[in-house]
Amino acid sequence: MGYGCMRIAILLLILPVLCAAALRVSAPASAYVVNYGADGLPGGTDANADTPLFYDDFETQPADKVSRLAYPDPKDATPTGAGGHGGRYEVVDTSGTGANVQVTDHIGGNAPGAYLGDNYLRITRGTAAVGAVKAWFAKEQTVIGDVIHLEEMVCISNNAQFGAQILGYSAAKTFRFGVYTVANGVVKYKDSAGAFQTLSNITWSRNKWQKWEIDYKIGDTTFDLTIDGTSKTAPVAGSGSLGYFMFFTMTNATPIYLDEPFEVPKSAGGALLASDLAGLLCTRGRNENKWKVGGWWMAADASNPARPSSRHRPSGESAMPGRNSALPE
Ligand SMILES: [Ca+2]
Ligand SMILES: [Ca+2]
Repeated sequence: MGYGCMRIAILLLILPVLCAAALRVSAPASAYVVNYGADGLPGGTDANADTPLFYDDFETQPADKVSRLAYPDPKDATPTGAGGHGGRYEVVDTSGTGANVQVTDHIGGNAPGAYLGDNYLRITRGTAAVGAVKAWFAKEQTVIGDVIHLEEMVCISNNAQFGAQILGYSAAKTFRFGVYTVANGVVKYKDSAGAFQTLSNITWSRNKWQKWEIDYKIGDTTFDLTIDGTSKTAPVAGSGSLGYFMFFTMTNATPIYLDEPFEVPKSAGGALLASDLAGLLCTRGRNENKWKVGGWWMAADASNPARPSSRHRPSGESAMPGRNSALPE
């Protein structure tokens, strides 16, 4: 088969995928954080349109605000994206240098490379310096029965107590619920008495991009955590409105990494453009775990092992991280 024929064959093969993608453009985008309405589904039967609340794939970060180096890189590369859909960032970095929360494109050591595009977020902490990111919604979500959905690619490079945390708060900074990784794949939540409880039959993996999802129906006394498709229901610490999510690590020098599961197209509209058709031939992503098709980044299957291999893992991690800084509120 000639090259031209090959292109046509590839085009015919992927055209249904692109049509589905085009349809998705006209549907409400299932963003990083989205209010799915009362039916708890993307689109679905509820009268209210789904409302995206926050999204940043870190690809609009100015090039001079990207850390190119391994941690610790002192460069101030805090995320500059607006958080999408009216949301905003609040970066908590007690070192004052911005060096514990960085948009990076670094690959190597425990840094896996972006899941989507080139850039991703690195959150770590130095001695006596907290790194945390809050993803504030434009407006507190208060409608009882609305389902707030978060989905995020997460890669955790440490095996320590409370190494990765995803926490939900009201706009008044009242803690609602949280999930916490501890050693060897164990996930915990915090109950209403402030005690950490283990979630059975759900695990996380080290040094691997995994899709974490949280679903919380405003007013409910439970929330759902899903990791790579496995779901568990857990009690909240307190029920009510949601104003932001916080991403946090309690571990020195062994970061957690965040990126988006998919790209939200820049422009809406169901029709494919001529420029899309010209770009139909797949182009390989720089990190070889994703493909660009007609302007869309298509991520590889989440079950693919993320680099680096175990031989790159840092040594000398203590079972308990430094506890010299309080959890930011
Ligand atoms: Ca819906
Ligand atoms: Ca990205």
